[in-house]
Amino acid sequence: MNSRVVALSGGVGGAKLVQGLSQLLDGAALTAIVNTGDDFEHLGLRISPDIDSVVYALAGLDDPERGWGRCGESWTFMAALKALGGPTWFALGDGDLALHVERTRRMAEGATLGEVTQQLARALGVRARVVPMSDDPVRTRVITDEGELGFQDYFVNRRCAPRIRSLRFEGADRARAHPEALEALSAPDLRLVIVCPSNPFVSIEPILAVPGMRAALESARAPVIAVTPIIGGRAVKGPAAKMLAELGLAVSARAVARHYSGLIDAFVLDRIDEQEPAADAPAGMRLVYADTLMRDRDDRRRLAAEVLSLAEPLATEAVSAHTHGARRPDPRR
Ligand code: FO1
Repeated sequence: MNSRVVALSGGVGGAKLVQGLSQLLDGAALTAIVNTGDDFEHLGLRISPDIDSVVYALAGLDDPERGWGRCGESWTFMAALKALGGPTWFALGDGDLALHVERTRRMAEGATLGEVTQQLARALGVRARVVPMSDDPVRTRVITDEGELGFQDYFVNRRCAPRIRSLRFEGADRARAHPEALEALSAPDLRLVIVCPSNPFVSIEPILAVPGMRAALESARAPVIAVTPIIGGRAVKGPAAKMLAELGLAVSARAVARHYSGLIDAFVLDRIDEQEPAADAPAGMRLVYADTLMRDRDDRRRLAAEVLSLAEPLATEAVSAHTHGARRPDPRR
């Protein structure tokens, strides 16, 4: 059986599912391609929030309540910075700070983001591959009713309060997809591609905006499955629901499914949304129901197992119908 699994992930929800997958898969079998549109420079440091959320989750160091940073964190640095009148809107725990300092130092010496991510993940005992979508800078910019804002300014400093009009991914058109990401997506032994329960607009869309990434997904020799970030009309965490509404879309899991139309073979919704009629499933897409809320590590593993169990039936269906649904022609023909 094909063995490699690729997950496209943002922070929080995506990191939890990636960690669930890592409980079931051999390290070398799992590649997480992670959004870097949230990255920014702060206090002279290179911050890569989604990469760090994935690495911390895989290392068992994540704070599941907060969803970012490390568990058991101390905040001496922030208290000292505050006393000096420095900027405190973006909170860096002491342990987390060490990682940003080390990333910044190694990158100043010439290492790429991908190389540093690999080194830091290994140092923390992570066996899965964690790959930035690109080594080149891509910055998510939020166009709001109060003007254009950098992502962290919008997300953390302004607490997502301004109304979103649109988004743009600065640098994406010039960015080169990370070679390891493309290699993983074109692997002959690819079993499954999972679009994690991350924000479709600011976590997954930046990954797809990098030239070659969408095409790599479309030609992957394996089913592509997305897991809903919306349960019962609400985002588990973060501004996905507010964004759906402000972008003029319905606040529902099905609206996210429609957003991924043409890209995925199946969409996993929460059982709570099962009562809605299946008739409005986008063409060529299977809707599957599962318990998608990940409260603890057991939930993560259970959801990961359910998603993995879909790989074979979907691949068999695709072969017998000579297509991965109506999504794209089967590259094996
Ligand atoms: N999110 C917050 O809401 N407030 C913070 O102060 C904050 C600090 C922070 C520090 C390091 C890091 O890796 C992430 C941090 N985040 C914080 C989360 C982050 O900004 C967002 O959750 C992600 O960019 C969205 O995926």
